[in-house]
Amino acid sequence: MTVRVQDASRLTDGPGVAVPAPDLGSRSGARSDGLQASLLGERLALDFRYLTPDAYLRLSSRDAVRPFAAILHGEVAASGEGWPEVRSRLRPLDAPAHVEVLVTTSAVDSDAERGFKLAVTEELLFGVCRVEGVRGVRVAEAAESLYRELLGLIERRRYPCLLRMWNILEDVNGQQDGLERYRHFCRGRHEAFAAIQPATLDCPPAACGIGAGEGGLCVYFLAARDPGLPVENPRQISAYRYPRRYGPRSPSFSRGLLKRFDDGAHFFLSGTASITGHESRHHGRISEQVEESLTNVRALIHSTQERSGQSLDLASPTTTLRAYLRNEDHYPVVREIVERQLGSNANVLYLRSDICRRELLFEIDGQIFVPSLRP
Ligand code: 3EB
Repeated sequence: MTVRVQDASRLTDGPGVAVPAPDLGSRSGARSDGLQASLLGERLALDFRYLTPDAYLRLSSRDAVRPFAAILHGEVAASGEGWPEVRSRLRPLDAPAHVEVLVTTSAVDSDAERGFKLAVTEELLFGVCRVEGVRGVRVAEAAESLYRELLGLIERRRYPCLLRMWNILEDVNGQQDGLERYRHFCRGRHEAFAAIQPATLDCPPAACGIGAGEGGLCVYFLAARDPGLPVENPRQISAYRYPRRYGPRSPSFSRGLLKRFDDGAHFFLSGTASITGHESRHHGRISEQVEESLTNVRALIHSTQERSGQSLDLASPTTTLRAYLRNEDHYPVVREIVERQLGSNANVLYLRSDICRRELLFEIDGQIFVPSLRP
């Protein structure tokens, strides 16, 4: 059963009208226990799957639908198969471990260059870099040099268009030289874009910016040969236009980004929290923050649908979401609200993490896949 978000009048109504799940063919199938997803001959530029560690360790680069990168949450052994593996250092709240796998039917080359582990397909470049021990060094400088390397790399490899960034910073809310470390990070990231890809500052990638208790600064990304369509949320000021009181340089991300491939369109939903305009809402109130965040997500999806003509279904089996909770005690109440709104079959990972404004208790992000209609 899925809940479809189709019109703005329902943006604040809580649960929408439940309609039967659309027929998505085999793609909607085996999300939690295997990758035998595709119909014979179906091409897949990219898909996200959530797997158990056991199912993950059975994957092989010889599979027809093959991994090209994996994000490991919690206690999972590395597969050692050769594709980039990223340890998120974020703890799952409902199980000891989950693995998020990016899969494709394209040929994959794994590679490494200047501190980045890479996976290259015809359509996409995935890369990850981790700078350990950023407690001692200046966060702005670490972020700027990492982003300069990253931007140089995607340009040299001719995948110059960033679609989606994941930024995880140790002690994100800590102070350094009188400024929050997240704000130093935003400054360094901005300086790198300004130096190397200044045009991107007006149409930045989708992103999340979150915090972990350890792990230094970890950045991973998806880039493409041609740009996607960045979208903004009418209920929120664009983050790249936040006023100065949120830091000397604004955060370089779009609220979402839609990218079409031959087999369908991916909507990358950026980290979305309880912010309207530019201000945090519902300080200290978890339920209200979750509701406000989901209202933001619906508004963003609605405006994306208006702009693109794509119909996006937040509760589809081909949607994968991540819910970030600052306080693990909030897990039952957060899960209750999310399931009430999206149904209990929605693919949602619940992760303990810090969020880049101290007063925010919750953030959600993810990706929505819309398969092309097949003849
Ligand atoms: C916000 O809306 C919440 O710095 O890349 C969300 C998504 C947030 C991405 C980033 C920050 C970032 O401002 C924080």
